[in-house]
Amino acid sequence: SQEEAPSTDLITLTRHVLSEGFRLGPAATGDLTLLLNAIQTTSKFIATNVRRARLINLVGLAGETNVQGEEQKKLDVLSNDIMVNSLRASGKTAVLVSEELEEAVIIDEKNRGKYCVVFDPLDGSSNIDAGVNIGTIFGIYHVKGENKGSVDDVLRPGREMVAAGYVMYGSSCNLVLSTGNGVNGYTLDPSLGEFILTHPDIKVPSRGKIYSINEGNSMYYHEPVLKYLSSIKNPPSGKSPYSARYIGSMVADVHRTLLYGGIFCYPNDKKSKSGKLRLLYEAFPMAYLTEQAGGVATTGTKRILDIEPKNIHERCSVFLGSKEDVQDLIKFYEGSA
Ligand code: AHM
Ligand code: MG
Repeated sequence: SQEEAPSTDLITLTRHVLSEGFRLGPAATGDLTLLLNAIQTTSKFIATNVRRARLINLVGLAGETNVQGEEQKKLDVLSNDIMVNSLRASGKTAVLVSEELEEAVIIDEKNRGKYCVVFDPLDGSSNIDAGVNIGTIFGIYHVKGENKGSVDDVLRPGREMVAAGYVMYGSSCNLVLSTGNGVNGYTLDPSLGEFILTHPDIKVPSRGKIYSINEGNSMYYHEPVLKYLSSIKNPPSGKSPYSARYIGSMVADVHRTLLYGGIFCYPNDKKSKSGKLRLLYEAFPMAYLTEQAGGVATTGTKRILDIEPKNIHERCSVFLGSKEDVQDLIKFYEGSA
C-alpha cells in the first residue's frame, strides 16, 4: 500500500481564525484572534500539566474549598491560575468569571481590553484521579458598547456570546470552537505545538441512538424526564432501544454527542431544584456550540441561550444534542407526547 504524503498545507487554528477575520473585512481588529491565541496557549499548558499530573504529584486535594463548597483539586487551582494570568496578560479582557472564583475578576486599566471570558478551567474534576477525560469550557462576550467592564457585561443571555468553545484533554487534546459561524474542531499536534483543523464544520446528526444522563438520580427526576427515558428504552416493537453512555465529564459527554448525535441531559430534579450545571460557563458555551452545529439546547421548557442570568454562578437544567431527540424530550414537557 502507498503511504500518504504528509500534508504541506496545514490549517492551524490561528490561520483558520484569521481567515474568519478576513471574512469580516476591516471591521475585524484581530483582537479576538489574539484572545483566542491566549486561550490556545493556556490549553497547551493545562494539557501538559494534566498529562504529567500523575508523575509530579498534582493529583489530590489542594486543601481549599471552592464557591460551591466542593474540594478543589490541585489541577483545578493550577488551571484556574494559568487562565487568569494568561487572559489578564493578553490585554484583551475586561471581565473574567471562573468556576473557581467566587467574584468576577475586573481587569485593571493597564491590561484592559474589550472582551469578557467566562470559564470552567478544569471541568469533570471527579474524573481526574482516574485519568478519564476532563476539559476546559469557555464563552466570550464583547463588553457592552464602550463599557469599561463590570459584572453586568457577563449577566447576559448566552445568545449574545461572540465565541464559545471547549478543550478536551483525552487520548488527544481537542479544541472545539465556534465564533458564530459554525463549529470547528482542532487537534493538538504535540510535535508542532499547534492546533490543526481536523474536524471542519461539525454538524450534530439530526437523530442519534445514544442517551447520556446520570441515571443514579432517577428517584429525584420529574415526570417528563422519566417518561422520556422510558420511551427511548422501551420503543415500539421493531425499533431498538437507545444505548446509554455517561462519562461524567461534560466536555467528553458533549463532545461525543456533537460527533455521534443523541441527547445529553443534566436535568433539574426534586433534589437539585436548579440542576447541577452552571449556566454561564457550562450550559451557555455548550448550548452555543450545539446550536451552531445544528442541534437544540433547552432546559426542557426554554431555550438555554435565552436565559437572562441573575448571578454569575447560577445553575440550570440542561438537555442538548440532536434536533429530533431533543424535540422528542420537549414534547414530554409540553405534555404533547
Ligand atoms: P465539576 O465542575 O465539579 O467538575 O462538575 C461538573 C461535572 C460535569 O462535567 C458533568 O457533566 C457533571 O458534573 C457530572 O455530575 P454527576 O457526577 O452528578 O453525574
Ligand atoms: Mg464544572
